[in-house]
Amino acid sequence: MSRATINAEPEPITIAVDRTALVIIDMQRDFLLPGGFGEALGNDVSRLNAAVRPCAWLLEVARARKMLVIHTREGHRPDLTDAPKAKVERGSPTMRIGAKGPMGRILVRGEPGHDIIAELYPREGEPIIDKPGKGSFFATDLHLILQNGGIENLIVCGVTTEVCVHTTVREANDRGYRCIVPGDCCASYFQEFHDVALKMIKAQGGIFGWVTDSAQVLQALAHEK
Ligand code: C5J
Repeated sequence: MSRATINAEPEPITIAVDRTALVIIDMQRDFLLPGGFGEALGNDVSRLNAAVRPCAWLLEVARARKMLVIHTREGHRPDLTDAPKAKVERGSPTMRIGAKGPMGRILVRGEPGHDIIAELYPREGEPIIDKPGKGSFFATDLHLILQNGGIENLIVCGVTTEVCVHTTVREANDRGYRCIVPGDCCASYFQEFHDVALKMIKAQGGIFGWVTDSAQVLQALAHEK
């Protein structure tokens, strides 16, 4: 079994590469491009672009190593029956979930804005988890897919750091997965939330997981034994 040691905080972590999945959270047009949900909530979406290239590097290497690659998308059924009223009613009525925007209905499955950006587009065979919430385990089959794939460790990337990445890491941690978060592969509309979210993951001896960056993961995978 090939193992890699990733330099991380609070301490280095050694992983079995074939028991590790790359999980890319919500790199959707709705969050990263103008006219989507992120902008509808009043955010500067250009702040998320910094994570795209580091994610693409990890994605390329994970594919080359034949690691399990999982993509997630936040969104709802077109009839919004899976969207809690309390979630839908937030934001201005013309720009809330289900409203028509420049990339189709906001955060609705099947609409152009709901799909993953071209740079990180899933390949055939890579599971896509469509989730109605912030966490990737809530109301999805992600845990089942990871269990059936013998996965013990997750490298978690994507947006936004303090919302869907953090919720997913917390859910995964409680389900027994070791979560490794390369900070430069994540982004937030708020720099201070990004910074604090990463600090929270690695605090108290790694209470939710390990924090590193894409270069450290790539180096570790290049020297796997
Ligand atoms: C948000 C997410 N921020 N993917 N979703 O609403 O983090």
